[in-house]
Amino acid sequence: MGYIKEKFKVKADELNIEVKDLIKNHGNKKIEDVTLAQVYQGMRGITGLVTETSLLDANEGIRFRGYSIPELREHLPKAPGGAEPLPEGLFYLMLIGELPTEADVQYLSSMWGRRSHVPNHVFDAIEALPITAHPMTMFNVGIMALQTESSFAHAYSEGINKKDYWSYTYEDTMNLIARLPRIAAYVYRRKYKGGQHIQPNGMLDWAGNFAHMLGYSDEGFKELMRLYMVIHADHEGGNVSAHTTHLVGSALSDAYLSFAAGMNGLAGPLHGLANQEVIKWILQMREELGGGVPTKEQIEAYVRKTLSEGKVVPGYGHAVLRKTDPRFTAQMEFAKKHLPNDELVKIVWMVYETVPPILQDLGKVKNPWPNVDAHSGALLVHYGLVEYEFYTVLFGVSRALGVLASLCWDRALGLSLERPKSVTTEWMKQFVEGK
Ligand code: CMX
Repeated sequence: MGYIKEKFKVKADELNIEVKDLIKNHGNKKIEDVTLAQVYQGMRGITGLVTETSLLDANEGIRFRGYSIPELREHLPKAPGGAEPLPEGLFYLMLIGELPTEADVQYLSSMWGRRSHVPNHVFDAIEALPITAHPMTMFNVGIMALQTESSFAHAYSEGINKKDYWSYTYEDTMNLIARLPRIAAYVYRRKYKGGQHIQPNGMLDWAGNFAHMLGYSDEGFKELMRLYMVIHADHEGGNVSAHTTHLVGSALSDAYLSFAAGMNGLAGPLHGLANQEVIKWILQMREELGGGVPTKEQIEAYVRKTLSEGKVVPGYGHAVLRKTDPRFTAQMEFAKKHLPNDELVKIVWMVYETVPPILQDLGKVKNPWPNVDAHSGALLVHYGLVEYEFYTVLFGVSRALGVLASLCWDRALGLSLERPKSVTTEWMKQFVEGK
């Protein structure tokens, strides 16, 4: 057993004792009341899940095991000559709960490199789809085809002790994370680069190698990928992709099945697909206005037109956050450092000045501020990754780090099958009438 796996087991055994103790001694303690509106309106604000990897504060944004995004950028190990945190380090932090050393990060980089081989039938399954299929569909078909490799599924079919579920889930997690960049890059090169694929470079870190396989050798793009893979990795447990992965995993579906389910949720426009919608929206605005940088008045008119057509302004608003997303700010800082004069980035910043007061004036939008998706597209376009339908796949590769680290914890803590109670509106009517 590798030392990270051993360390995880020690941490899991410790937390298991604490959780059992909490349930035994405080199991009847009431956390909060649930209102009828919450039940109808997406269960907003109901504490109903435990996720160890990260915690979201409505005003401050996400913290991964207690560390904010600026703190991660400061404390996590970097690539040689680089300034952005390596995603391997964030994965270690989320899984183990401690900051990694340089050696821990190198260990993960080389372990994922060794495990990155993708069997041919996965590529064949992707090839069976028409070239017009959305990249998220191709990506998910690839993940589903890879499910043949699940250690958990094989072991379960032969019969395993439930005490060992975590061990097979850990193996699946490591293998799946190792292979995702190859599958994602395959989708990109197939759809947009005439099927000219690029072999992995075993000397590079996980995100650097992903950038390389996509076809980008620019150091700036590699740095962007490292930052991108860190900031999109996790956003506590209730968001659609994390919650779905956890929910499906609670049926003891293996990591491949669970993660694929989560990715289908990420592919929705109110969640991860918003990153493609943002850039599409900005490019359409620019085209309608005849190119160049629009004025604030023109942006304002375009925002009002979007709203009057009954559409949302993509990249703005959030179910939990109530301030500018620190993931947006991290990307803004990256842009200020690396591409301060980029035209599209300037438009993103002008949209940031224009949209919040308009959404605020509507009176119903709970958070008028930008989320992670409002900025990412402009950065990618700058480096030449203009094929915006692919953006959610990048989000998905990153999201694997958080939701699969969480899945390891789910199995290590022996969390239960998720099965909340549902009622009918007839039941609600009788309930309010006191029947
Ligand atoms: N533009 C226009 N209207 C918006 C809005 C936006 N950006 N954000 C919220 N609203 C509207 C809602 O549609 C809702 O209107 P109705 O009452 O008419 O249905 C009202 O304001 C209240 O919604 P809310 O409580 O503020 O927001 P929710 O928690 O219901 O939804 C979210 C959150 C993210 C789905 C929503 O803000 C939205 O649709 N944003 C645009 C899409 C987006 O950027 N999604 C990415 C989120 C981050 C991610 O997961 O990647």
